[in-house]
Amino acid sequence: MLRGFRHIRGYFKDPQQLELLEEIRRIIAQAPLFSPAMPRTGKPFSVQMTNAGALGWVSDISGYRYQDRHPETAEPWPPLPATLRALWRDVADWPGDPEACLINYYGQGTRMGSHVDRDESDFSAPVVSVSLGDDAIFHVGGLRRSDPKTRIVLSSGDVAVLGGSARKAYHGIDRIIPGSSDLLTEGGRFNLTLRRVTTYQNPVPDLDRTRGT
Ligand SMILES: O=C(O)CCC(=O)C(=O)O
Ligand SMILES: [Mn+2]
Repeated sequence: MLRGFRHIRGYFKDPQQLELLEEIRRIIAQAPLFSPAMPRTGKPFSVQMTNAGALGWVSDISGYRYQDRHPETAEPWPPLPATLRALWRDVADWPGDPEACLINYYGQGTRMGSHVDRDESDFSAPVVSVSLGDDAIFHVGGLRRSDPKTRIVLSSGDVAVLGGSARKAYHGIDRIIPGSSDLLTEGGRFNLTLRRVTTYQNPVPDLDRTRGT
């Protein structure tokens, strides 16, 4: 497996998972889950999505992109929850803040095909993911789609970090395991991914202030 992939089991304990789930429900009440479609073909994804943060990832017949508004309500995305900002500061090892949190909902029989997250302009920042609800069989491979893959079970409360060389690794969800968690009353799984989208400039010291008087 490529360097820079980390799997932190049980990062969020049960009470924190419930709090995070409440946050997700509040976000969805403001920014409803929508069904993205594949570029060109318009074929719907099996997962449903929404976002929080300044930017959100969307996909439709015209392509993949980040935008600052929900594609159906045209409202700005709800703010990124403080718990997730704190998680980023704890595990990202990167100076800037995340700008987007993509929320995927996996119901029964859904999956996510192998892909690389490549719609961001700054690949030095990792993608940090949180799993809530049913277990998922996650795969992570190499820089080419045909490279060998490692399969890992992501359980509720787990955090995964795709950083370093693994930032551009192919990854996806083969399937979820129904009934493996009782966190979500409706069953299924939420996955949250924190992303830096735009490039980050290190703050330039204010020379006038540091020069002294
Ligand atoms: O659901 C997951 O664990 C992975 C999600 C993912 O790769 C993505 O949203 O880009
Ligand atoms: Mn991804």
